[in-house]
Amino acid sequence: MVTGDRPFTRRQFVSLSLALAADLAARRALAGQQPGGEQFLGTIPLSAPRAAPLNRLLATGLDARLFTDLSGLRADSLLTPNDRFYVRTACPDAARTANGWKIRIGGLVSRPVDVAAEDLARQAEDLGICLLECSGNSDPDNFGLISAAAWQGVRLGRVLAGIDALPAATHVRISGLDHDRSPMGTSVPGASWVFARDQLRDAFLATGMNGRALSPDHGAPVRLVVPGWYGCVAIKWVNAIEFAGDDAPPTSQMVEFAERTHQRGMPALARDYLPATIDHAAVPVRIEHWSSAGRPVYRIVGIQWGGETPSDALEIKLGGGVPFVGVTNCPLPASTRTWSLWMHEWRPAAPGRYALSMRFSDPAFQTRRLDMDFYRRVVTIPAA
Ligand SMILES: Nc1nc2c(c(=O)[nH]1)N[C@H]1C(S)=C(S)[C@@H](COP(=O)(O)O)O[C@H]1N2
Ligand SMILES: [Mo]
Repeated sequence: MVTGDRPFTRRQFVSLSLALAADLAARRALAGQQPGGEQFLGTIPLSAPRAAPLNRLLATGLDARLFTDLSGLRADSLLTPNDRFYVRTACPDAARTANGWKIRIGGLVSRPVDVAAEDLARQAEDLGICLLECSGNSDPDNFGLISAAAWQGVRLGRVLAGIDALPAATHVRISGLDHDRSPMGTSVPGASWVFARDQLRDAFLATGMNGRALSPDHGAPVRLVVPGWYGCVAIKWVNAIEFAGDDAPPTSQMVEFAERTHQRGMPALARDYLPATIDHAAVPVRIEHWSSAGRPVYRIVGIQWGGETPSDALEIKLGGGVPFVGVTNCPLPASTRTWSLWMHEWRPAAPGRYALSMRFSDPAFQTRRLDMDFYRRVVTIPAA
C-alpha cells in the first residue's frame, strides 16, 4: 500500500491534508455550502441499530454499563466527555459514602504505610491522554466500551518510592473495593490484579480525568490506569497495594478475565499470566455518504489504537471475496496509547450488505483480535 521513494513523509502529508480538507468540507456542507461540487448527504448506520441506548448509564451495580457512542469522533473531539466515558460496573455504596479514603501499602514490605487519597489528589499532575478499553468490548453493533481521557494523577513509581520492599517482592497486587460478587460470601471480596513490578513502569493512580475529579462510577477517589493494558486491570476505588512474591496466585478478577485477556488456559500462578495488553486494533465508526462531482462516494471513518509502534500500514476489506486494500487516509498516529482517526474513500460497485474488516500490513505486529475478525462491522449501502 505504500508507494514512492519517500512513502512515509509524503503519505502522512497527503493523508493529513485530505483529512483536514474532509473535515472542512463536512462543515461547509452542513452549513449548506458545496465547495468543489462536494456535497455531504448524510451518514449510513453501521450494523443494526442496537437496542441499548448509547451515552447513558444503564442498569446498576455490577451490571451497570454505559456504552460510548463513537460515531461522532472528529479530529477536534478525540477526548470522551466524562459523562459519556464508558462505564463497566457502577460505584459500590461503600465507596460512595467513604470519608478519609486511604490506600494501605503492605505485603512483603518492612513496614506498611497508609497513603491518603487527598494527598494523592494534591500531588496530581497531568499524565497525558490514554484510552481505556474493556476486554469485553465485543458488541458488534457498537464496540462502545472504549473511551479516551486526559488523566491527572500520580505515577505509581512516585507513590511506591519510599516503600522498603523485601527482596522477594517481585510482584505487586493492586486491589479496589467492589460489589460482593458471591451470594455465598465465599470468594475474596474486592477486585484486584497482580503485576510484575516492571509491568507498572507507566502505571499511575488517577484522581482526575479531563481536568475534573474522578466521578464515583469511574473509581473516585482513586483508580489505577495501566496505559496499553485492558480496562479490567484498571482497578477502581483502589484501597490496597501489596508487594508479593512470584508465587502469588492469580486473583479472581484475573481468572474471570483470563479468556478475554487472551490467556492460554488457566495459569496456576499470576506470574504465568500474559500481560493484558491491547494489540493493534482498528474499527470503522461511521460511514459518510458524499456526492463528489455528481458521483456518490462513501467515506469510512474509523479509529485505530493499541500496540506499541505507531503504524500507517492499515488495510481494509470491503465485503467478502475481495482482497484487503490500503486505507486511503491513515495518518501515522502520534501515540498508540489513545485512538486516532483514519478515513477510507470507497466507491462500492453495487448496493448491498458489506462486512468491513481491518488489518495491519506489518507482519511483525501481534493482532490477536483483528486476526479473529473481532471488530468486524456490517453496513448496508442503499440503492441510489
Ligand atoms: N473495583 C473494581 N474496579 C474495576 C472493575 C470492577 O468491577 N471493580 N471493573 C474493571 C473493568 S472490567 C473495566 S473495563 C474498567 C472500566 O472502567 P470505567 O467504568 O471507568 O470505564 O474498570 C475496571 N476496574
Ligand atoms: Mo472490562
